[in-house]
Amino acid sequence: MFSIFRRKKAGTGVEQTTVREKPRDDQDPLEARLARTRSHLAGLFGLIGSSTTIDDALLEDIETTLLTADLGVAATTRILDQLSQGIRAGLVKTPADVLPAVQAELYAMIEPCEQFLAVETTKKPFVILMVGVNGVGKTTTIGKLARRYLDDGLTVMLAAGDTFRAAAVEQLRTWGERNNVPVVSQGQGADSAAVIFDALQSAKARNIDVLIADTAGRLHTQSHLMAELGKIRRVMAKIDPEAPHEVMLVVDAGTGQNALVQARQFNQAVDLTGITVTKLDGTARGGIVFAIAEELSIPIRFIGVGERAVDLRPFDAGTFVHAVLPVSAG
Ligand SMILES: Nc1nc2c(ncn2[C@@H]2O[C@H](COP(=O)(O)OP(=O)(O)O)[C@@H](O)[C@H]2O)c(=O)[nH]1
Ligand SMILES: [Mg+2]
Repeated sequence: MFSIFRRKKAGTGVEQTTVREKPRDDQDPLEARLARTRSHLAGLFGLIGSSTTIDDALLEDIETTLLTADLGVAATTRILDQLSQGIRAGLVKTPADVLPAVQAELYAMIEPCEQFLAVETTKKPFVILMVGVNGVGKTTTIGKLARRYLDDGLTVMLAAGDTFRAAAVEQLRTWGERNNVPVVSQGQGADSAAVIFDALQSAKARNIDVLIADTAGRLHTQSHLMAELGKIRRVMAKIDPEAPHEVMLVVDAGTGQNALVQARQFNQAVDLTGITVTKLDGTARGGIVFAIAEELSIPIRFIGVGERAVDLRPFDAGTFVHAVLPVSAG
């Protein structure tokens, strides 16, 4: 599913590996996976189709549609401001000019967040720490990520850092057994930081390429659990000062504006380096992706569009915008 490009990192002479996606036979087009998500923004087509001029009523309806699609206030305001500017400048003259303008602005909003997670094989292991609230898809995403890296020929190890629920440790263990991936665990109630410390030590000893660490779901209000993430970071640094190389927040697009609140709060607490937005295949309103990009500018690494291993896609701004608002130029 991926091809690996090895290239020298600029100026350093160090070989760096980046991973890019190639289309796979068993992948549906993104448009198909996002069909239900798209229906929210598709309301714009009806509005434009039934308007003969651009007036305040149309602009208000556009605003409502964007807010309803979960874009949030900041992203919606940006689009409306941009439209007004376009109208004043004479670039947006008729209703037909509106959608391409909206689409262009949506793209401009998320394009800076299209920064694919490059696993650097010089860092052994490259450590990914997964964080987020309960049920957003952390463990599932770990399975999907591990599958990708295995397919790329990388060696993978998992750390069962969600020690809160026995089922969570079991979920990861079962997955590891099925896929022949070592899973470091200590059972329910163990100290999460200790499990991850052991895993990092073991991954180093075994020359593993990628270590992915699960953590228990937590809310920003649970200060002891947020502090635990700090402890995890500190113990990792004892073995490798650069670890974790990626702190990835997972949010469930189906939770709407809550996902934005979670991103904001986790970012304040642990300095996120990337976000994965899951469950965009469901009834989620894809606007949350734009809301997160506009407010936080954190790289959006992947989107989850289903429960199968192939349903984790690298975030591609152009493809995403076309999937949720299919306007063709000209
Ligand atoms: N439809 C859909 N379901 C997902 C996706 N990602 C995760 N899930 C489901 O969400 C539920 C919770 O996932 P889990 O990984 O256990 O969440 P965790 O508590 O954050 O570890 C499971 O039933 C997953 O199958 C996705 O992208 N699409
Ligand atoms: Mg889990």
